Amino acid sequence: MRLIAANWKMHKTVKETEEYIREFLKFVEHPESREILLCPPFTSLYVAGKLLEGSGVKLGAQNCYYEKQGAFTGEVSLPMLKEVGCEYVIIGHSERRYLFGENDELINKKLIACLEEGIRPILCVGEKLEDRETGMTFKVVETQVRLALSGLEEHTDGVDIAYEPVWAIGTGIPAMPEDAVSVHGFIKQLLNDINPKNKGKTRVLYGGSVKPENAGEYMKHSEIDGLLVGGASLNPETFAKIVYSF
Ligand code: G2H
Repeated sequence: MRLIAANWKMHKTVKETEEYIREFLKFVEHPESREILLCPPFTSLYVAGKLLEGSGVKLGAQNCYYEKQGAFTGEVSLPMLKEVGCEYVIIGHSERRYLFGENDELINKKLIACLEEGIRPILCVGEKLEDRETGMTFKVVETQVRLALSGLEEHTDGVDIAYEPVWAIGTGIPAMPEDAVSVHGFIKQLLNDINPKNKGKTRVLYGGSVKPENAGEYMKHSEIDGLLVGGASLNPETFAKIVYSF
């Protein structure tokens, strides 16, 4: 089933989360026809989990740490996320990689922990503008995917991937659907090489300046299994338009 995910990033207080979800649920129909996922900030997860109960809309976090507990000031563990109802966690978003210094080794540890804990990770990969301009897109994406899945080759079916070209994130300049399709096709082929038993169980989402006006263009393509939406997910009606764009 296709997955449409909202990544709120560092937006919305608890009160704003309550208002958003009450409004958003008015637009939700046939939640069994597509997977709908909200990823609010940590502070809003508990209240979001309560409000989403029974709605068919799923809950995810934007990050986690790989240890279950301990002296890791400022971190949040997977058992904590599971208890408040998270079924997904976004791992290795480019903002985590480039603003907070997350490297492939840390991302790999987080993915391993997610699979052990039974929370489905959405692994984010994508090239920077200079990589695209120097013809390195496929090489960069391949390296990110291979290192993130290192040791998990038999378990790739427990992971979803979001292809988010860094130059398209929050810039208002989305990737052309054809360019996204070619990278999605490449990632799917790569997954097949890594684990021939995967057989399409890993969804590959597109992310980067998705809005209601372009969402349907991406979703026309069978290579694109869903969307990871940032800025345009912050308004419930706008996000609902994206959810029902196909
Ligand atoms: C990419 C995306 C959501 P936006 O970061 O992950 O954000 O839609 O604002 O480009």
